Amino acid sequence: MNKPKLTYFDAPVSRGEECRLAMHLAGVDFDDVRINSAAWPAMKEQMPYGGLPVLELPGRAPLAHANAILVLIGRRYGLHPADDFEAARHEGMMQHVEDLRAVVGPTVRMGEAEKKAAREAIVAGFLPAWARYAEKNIVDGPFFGGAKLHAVDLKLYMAVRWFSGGKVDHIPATIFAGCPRLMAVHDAVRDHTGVKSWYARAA
Ligand SMILES: N[C@@H](CCC(=O)N[C@@H](CS)C(=O)NCC(=O)O)C(=O)O
Repeated sequence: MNKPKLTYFDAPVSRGEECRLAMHLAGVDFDDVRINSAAWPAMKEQMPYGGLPVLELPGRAPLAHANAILVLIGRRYGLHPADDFEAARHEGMMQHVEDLRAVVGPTVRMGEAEKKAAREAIVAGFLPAWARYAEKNIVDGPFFGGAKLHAVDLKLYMAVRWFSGGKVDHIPATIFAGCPRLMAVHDAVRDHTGVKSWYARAA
């Protein structure tokens, strides 16, 4: 292996896509390995923590957990704050997105009736509270840390985009419409030149 390799499922979503975007915005030439779900069971035990994404760098052990990957890439390529307190503040918001995935993610595998009940409860309680906490921690805008895009913004973008496309049954596309700062992060990432060039390239 002579160039970085990022492995994730074959879908432009979630933890894998935020890491792909970070690698692209960092200007890193990487192998974008996309596996299908049929190949996954045989691979799972070989992964550091049994999940994807996994980043492999020449001469290093495979690195797992999306936030660890984002922080490493961010530190190396200017997508994570140099100031340690501001970096920790960004990592707090990254964890907030993981908290969201931990609640909504399991509903994906539920049967229809259970899924509907679980998501309606999430829409009534967890998601508005999650959004309120996200909103109050975004200070200046348009990005989380102000004028410059960082890795945390890619993560917030993936979280908002998950629902705003209107394709998650029982969760309204407008669930975050009352959160102007959160939506501003989403829109600023969506409209960022580097992000647009990733989707132009992948199309
Ligand atoms: N904490 C890990 C979670 C990894 C994870 O659960 N990834 C999902 C895809 S987003 C996965 O690998 N699912 C398949 C499985 O767990 O077998 C991270 O932040 O990357």
